[in-house]
Amino acid sequence: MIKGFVFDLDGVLTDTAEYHYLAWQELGGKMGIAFDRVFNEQLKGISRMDSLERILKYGNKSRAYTEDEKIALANEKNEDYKKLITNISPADLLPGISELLKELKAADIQLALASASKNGPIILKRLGIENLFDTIVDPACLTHGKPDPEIFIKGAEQLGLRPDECVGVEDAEAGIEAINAAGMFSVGVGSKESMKAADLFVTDTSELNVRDILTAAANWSH
Ligand code: G16
Ligand code: MG
Repeated sequence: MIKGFVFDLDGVLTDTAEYHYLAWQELGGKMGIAFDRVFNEQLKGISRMDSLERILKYGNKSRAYTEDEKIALANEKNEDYKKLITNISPADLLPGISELLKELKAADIQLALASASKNGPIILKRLGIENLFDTIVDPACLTHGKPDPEIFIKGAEQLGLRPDECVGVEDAEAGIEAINAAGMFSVGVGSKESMKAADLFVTDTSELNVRDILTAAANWSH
């Protein structure tokens, strides 16, 4: 029986990807590395330091900076990003998310956040939904990023549930892989092609429906 939902943040609850993109692009400009939104897709759900590594590799500059310089660059990006997210408000919740979360709480289902973002808590607060969440996984305490299942296993654990009692919701391929590997029922938001590994998928958050998800999860053989 499903007793908990473990949510990704960026791309599921709100669209912070655009702000991450703008902040990385700004930094890329300073490092002489230009990239577009297509490349940016590869940064979704990937931690800050791993994102920087991917950008440096893309610009053939993997060895151009020391570890300390890389940390300084990542901090610089984050300061820029924090400025961009100052004005996030409940109006930035993706379509249908507010209703979905309230419906889940009304059905006595516990909620956890499994975001790679260290800015997750402040973003939930600005979205006005922090009180609906029972727990937030601290990405700083993780050894492996998505697609490793660690963050979703921790989310279930923090809710006091087994992974098979939880549904995981993601928009990134690496995220769906992580949910599946955790032994949870996976719900994907995105195109049929990118979400082909998900147990259930919708193309838009407005199509997420508690009854449909719980019915599909109840019939799930894992
Ligand atoms: C999000 C974004 C990633 C970002 C990561 C870390 O992941 O999709 O692009 O690099 O968080 O964010 P921060 O630099 O704020 O710690 P998720 O897991 O919410 O999709
Ligand atoms: Mg995401």
